[in-house]
Formats: sequence, structure tokens, C-alpha cells
Amino acid sequence: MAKSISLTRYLVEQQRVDGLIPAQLRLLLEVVARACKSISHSVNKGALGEVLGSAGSENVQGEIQKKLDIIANEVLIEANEWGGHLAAMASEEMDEIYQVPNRYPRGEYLLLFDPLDGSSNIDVNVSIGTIFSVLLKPEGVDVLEKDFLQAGHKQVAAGYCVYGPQTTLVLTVGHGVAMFTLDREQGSFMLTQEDLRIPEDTQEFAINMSNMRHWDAPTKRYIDECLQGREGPRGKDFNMRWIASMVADVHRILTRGGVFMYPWDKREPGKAGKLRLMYEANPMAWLVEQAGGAATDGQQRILDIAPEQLHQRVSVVLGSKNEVDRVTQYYAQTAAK
Ligand code: P6P
Repeated sequence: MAKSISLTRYLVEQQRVDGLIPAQLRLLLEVVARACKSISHSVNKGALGEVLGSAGSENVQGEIQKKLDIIANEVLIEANEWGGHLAAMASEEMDEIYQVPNRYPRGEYLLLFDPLDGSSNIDVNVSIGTIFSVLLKPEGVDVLEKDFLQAGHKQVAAGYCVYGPQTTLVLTVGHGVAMFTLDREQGSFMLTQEDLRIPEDTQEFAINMSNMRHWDAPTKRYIDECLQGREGPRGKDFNMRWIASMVADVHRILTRGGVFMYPWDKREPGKAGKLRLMYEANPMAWLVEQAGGAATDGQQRILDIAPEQLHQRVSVVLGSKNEVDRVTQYYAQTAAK
């Protein structure tokens, strides 16, 4: 892999040579990448930057906000509102959509993001990340919340930036998945992998095992069979990972395969799951599918779910295709009874 291809050059070539992305979308993605660089800088300060700990407020999910949640959200808003490529933004950290102020030109895209996913890991120095999704704004002068409620297969770009031992941006515009690593000396994201592929089989699952007693039968069956190892019906041993940061778990799966599950459970039966559809599950599902994996809510393809609310939650099973298909099959067998 030529190490001299920057994100900017990659996007210009995708636009100019392959005609794959319009100039405005290229601009948007470059601005988001610059915002992620700025967030990485704040995250890396840690205790030296007075950015750790709670902000003393709650977000729309009723979760305590960390100082860095708010910093990351503000960085993304300020970086994207003036460029003329966006009409509005939506964030896990904001109840309502954020319309680009009238003092700036408005563009044809909608940007959704979880500004800092995995916040519980911030204060203990474990990888966290930013997840983003781009939609086209429907026709019309104003932007309303309902304009964001588009199924995941309508996305025109999706990606994340993981703030770990490296700061790495992973992106798709619908023609495969590319990975860029931040070169801190140059201050540029450099292309380090193209056409990521998730192996169809795996021996590694990611789930929060402490919730086992709350799971429904198909999830319990799948995990039990993995735990039985080579003596059980799967005939092979499995390993388990759970980082409690979706970005880090998905990055591992995009890098070496695996299956990630955050299923519905009995703790809050009225909730479809813990993760959010619009700015966590949809972008991650598209990336995974673009890399040859699969992503369902146990019943249907995540990218086909018709959203009803901006912050709605969803069950998530994603990663190596044959494992996701097996879990989905177990759900179908239960539903057929
Ligand atoms: P639990 C982080 O808060 C998050 O939204 C995902 O990034 C992560 O996969 C999940 O929640 C962790 O949830 O219940 O294990 O803390």
C-alpha cells in the first residue's frame, strides 16, 4: 500500500477520477475528519487538559454527560455549520435537530453523529470514538426532524474515528471501506488500508455477558453453543471480547472478523435495545455490509428499518456473515413456533 495517499487525495480521486462522490460531499467528509482530529487532540490530553469527568448534565437518553461528550459535540457543530454543505445536524447529545443558522448558506446534506461513543471508557483511558452518518436532505426549504427519518440504506456516507493507540478514521461512500491513520507529525489522515473484508466465519464474539439472565432464547442459545466450544454443536472453541465501546468492538471486527451483539433484553422490555439506530447502528451496519459482513436486529436487516423517532433504539447483531445469519435464523425459528 502506498503510504503517501492522504485522505484529501483519496477523496479528490474518488470525486475526480471515479466520479463517486460530489464535491460537496467530499468537502463535508474532509470537515468531519478535521473535527475528529480536533476531538482526538482533546481526548489525548486526558487529565492534563481538565477534560475528564462528568459535565453534571444528562443527554436526551437520560445518561450523565461527560465533559468530553459536550466538547466533541461542540467541535462537530462548529466545524460543520458554516461550510455551506449541510442543512442540519442531529446528535446523540442534542434532543432536537440543529438547523444551520440563517447567517450561513445551507447545503443538501444532513449529518448525524454520536460525538463520543463509549463515554464510560473516557476516564479509564480505554478506546472511544466518533460515529457519523450522512443523508441527503429531502426536497423542501426548511429542515424538519422527519427529514432525518430515512432508512439506513439511504446513507450516502458513513464512518467512525476511533481514539485508541492510533487515531483511525474508517469510511465508506458505498464502494467498499477504507481506513486512514492519523499521522500526527503531518497532521493528516493517511490511507493505511483499502477494501476491508470481514471473514464470513469467526471464533470471536462480543457481548456483555453480565446481561445473560435477561436475554431471550435465541441469544441465549447462540452464546451457550459458543461457550460449549469444540465439545458442543459448533465443534470449535470461541473467544470473547467486550470493550463497552461499540466503535472499538466494530473496529476489531472490521480488522479481523467477529460478531458483535447488543440484543433486546428483559431489563426494559419496552426498549428495542440499547444502541441507537440513526447514528450508531445504521452507520456501523453499512460499514460492515460494505466489508462483506451482515447486520440485523435479530429479525431484519438494520439498513431496511424504517425509523420512527430520531433517537430510537434497536437491537444489534453484526459482523461475520455466517454468524449473523445463524443468530438471525435462531430468531426466525423462535418466531415460527
Ligand atoms: P454496556 C457505549 O455506552 C455504548 O453505547 C456502546 O458503545 C457500547 O457497545 C455499549 O453502550 C456498552 O453497553 O451495557 O456494556 O455498558
